[in-house]
Amino acid sequence: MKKHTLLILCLCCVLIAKGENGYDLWLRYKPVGNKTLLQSYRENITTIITSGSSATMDIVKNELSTGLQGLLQTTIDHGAAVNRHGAIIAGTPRSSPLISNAGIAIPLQQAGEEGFVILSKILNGKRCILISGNTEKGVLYGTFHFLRLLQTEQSIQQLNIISAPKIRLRMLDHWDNPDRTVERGYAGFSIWNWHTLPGYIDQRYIDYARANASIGINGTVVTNVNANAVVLTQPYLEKVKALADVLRPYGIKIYLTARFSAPMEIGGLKTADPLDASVQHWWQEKIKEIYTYVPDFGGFLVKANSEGQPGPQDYKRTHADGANMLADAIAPFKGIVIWRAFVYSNENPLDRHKQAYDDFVPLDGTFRPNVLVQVKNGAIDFMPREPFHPLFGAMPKTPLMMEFQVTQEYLGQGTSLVFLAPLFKETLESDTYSKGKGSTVAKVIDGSLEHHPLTGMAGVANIGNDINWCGHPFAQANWYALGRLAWDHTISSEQIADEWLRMTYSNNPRFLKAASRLMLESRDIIVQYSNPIGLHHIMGTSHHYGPAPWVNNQQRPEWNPVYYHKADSGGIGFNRTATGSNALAQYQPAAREQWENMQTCDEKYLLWFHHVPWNFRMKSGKSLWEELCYQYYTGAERAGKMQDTWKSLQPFVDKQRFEQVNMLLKIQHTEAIWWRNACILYFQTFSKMPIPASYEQPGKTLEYYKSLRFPFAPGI
Ligand code: BDP
Repeated sequence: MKKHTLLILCLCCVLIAKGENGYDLWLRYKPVGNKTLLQSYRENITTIITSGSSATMDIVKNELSTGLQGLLQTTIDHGAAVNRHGAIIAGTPRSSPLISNAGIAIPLQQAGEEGFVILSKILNGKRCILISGNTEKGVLYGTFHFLRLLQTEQSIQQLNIISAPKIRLRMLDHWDNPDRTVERGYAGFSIWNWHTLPGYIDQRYIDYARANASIGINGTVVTNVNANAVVLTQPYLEKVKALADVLRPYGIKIYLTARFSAPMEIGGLKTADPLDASVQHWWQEKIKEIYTYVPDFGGFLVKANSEGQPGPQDYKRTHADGANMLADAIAPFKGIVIWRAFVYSNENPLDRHKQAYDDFVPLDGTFRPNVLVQVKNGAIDFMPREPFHPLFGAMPKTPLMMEFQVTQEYLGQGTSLVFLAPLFKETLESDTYSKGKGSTVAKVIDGSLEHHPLTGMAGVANIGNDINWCGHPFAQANWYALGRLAWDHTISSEQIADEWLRMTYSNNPRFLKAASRLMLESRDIIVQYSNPIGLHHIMGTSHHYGPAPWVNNQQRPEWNPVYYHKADSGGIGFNRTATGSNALAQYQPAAREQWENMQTCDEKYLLWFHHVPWNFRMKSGKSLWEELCYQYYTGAERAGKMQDTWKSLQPFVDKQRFEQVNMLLKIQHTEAIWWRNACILYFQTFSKMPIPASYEQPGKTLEYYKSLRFPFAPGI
């Protein structure tokens, strides 16, 4: 046996036995297992040739070195000239004569500012691989893509790849507070240690930047949307600068949340009225100051007049007045304002579903060109399944940015294996019909439908200081999915799961087959056992952990689950048709059609749009009540089976991560049964119908489930 083969074998055995803690995410660079491929990789990769001496090109060089040595378990030379087969040449045409002379100007034109090309070429009579972009950032993205090909065991013969992002701003929104708590965070405390910044640069910041660059994320909002103005004060701006300096070489810009009342809270003004000259002046000066610390500062994300946050409406001004005031002040520095459309208030008690549309559609065309309106995927709030937000397609003159939630606030939080790519894709592929058939949400947000140059997709981050970043080992896949889809929303969930599994666990086909099914079914399973048939917002108050459909004592009507399910002796569900709140009218007729009629409505959304009698005949032939029981029981049963699937994968997974997922799946199964029993017992008090005898009857009473309390549930 050759020496390096033995080394690889020993390494693998040690890993399987001892385990991995997950810190390396999908960038593990473990030895390539497929021997034939390994051989071909070694023949085609012998030397690294990089050019240019910037921080970004240093990263490219190091990443190629570390990656290739880990994957190929062999020494890779660094060189300057092509004198043997297997040179990997990375650079821009400007910095690398090898690249500028290689005749790749045409593919580079298609790569744009951030894209890359990876090409197999014969130079000097030798086989080479070129990784290039018009900018060093493009080269960096190309480098990670190239390493991904090896990590996922793809052929690298005849490479001819041109890739450019479909969306310009690909961002993470951290809901992190200055005291390091994370709103809706389930992976420990914030990774930003504001107290020790700017003096102490945690290695985490660097590894965070690297992980994001590897999936094309180019912006991060480091502070919570429920903002604290302290981050805009001078000592904090020094800290922000330190972070920005770390992120910059990785192509990532920093953004901050702007508390609308900051001019009063830290500026000593009497008002924050956006039309007041002193307020405008305050923001202009503040922004000027920010840019002295961070010359490429990205801009602001603003939550205004929502859930008690201050905003322009406090002064009888509109959202556009507020956004434009900030946009004007930041425009000279090329910054942008991301204004959130997640708004609801007491004054519109009929249906929270309608409020964002009612507030924002009349403002279409009035926002400055450097404003993006950030819209959640659905009109309520990151539910396990929501129809697409009616604002998509309804504001043609305004660039709308997608806001997904990567952290699993309503999808099992830190204890559940739920792969979110299918949820993201479901929204992106929904047809708004705003300009006829095929006007998908994806085309709205990538700017192609209305020719908007400014485009964006953000995900509320699921990152914390847990050793594996995301808490649940599989939650890393959701961070990965966000990045990959923001780069190219046409990639399938199957591909994303496959890539992530190969890089994070194993390229073994037996492992991949079962593990990807586990991931791909997981979102459907949680919908089934928690929010089936279009039920929504029936979770516990405040922490949002677990079921509590009975809650009806919250101060604001739309904080109560009973507001959303409206169960009574006649039936269950929210009538959003013309005889009810008529939220359906906010959709184009062709979109509306699929939901409008109770008889034909897609059953996934039946109770979202209709109040349906308990004995209504479902497509399955069952009554609604029987179907509800069927969904809850099937979902919980499938959650149980996830454990069996995972157990069958033990031979392919290291001990530590195997056990972690194993324990978590057990918790998830218990939670699924809890959801099932609590919801069915509660809804039964209205339906007055029996749980079919073929099902195991709940062992606990409704009173028991109602009595459960979780005062220290995470993420509040
Ligand atoms: C809800 C969260 C809340 C956020 C809010 C938002 O429960 O913590 O502040 O959304 O997006 O999902 O502003």
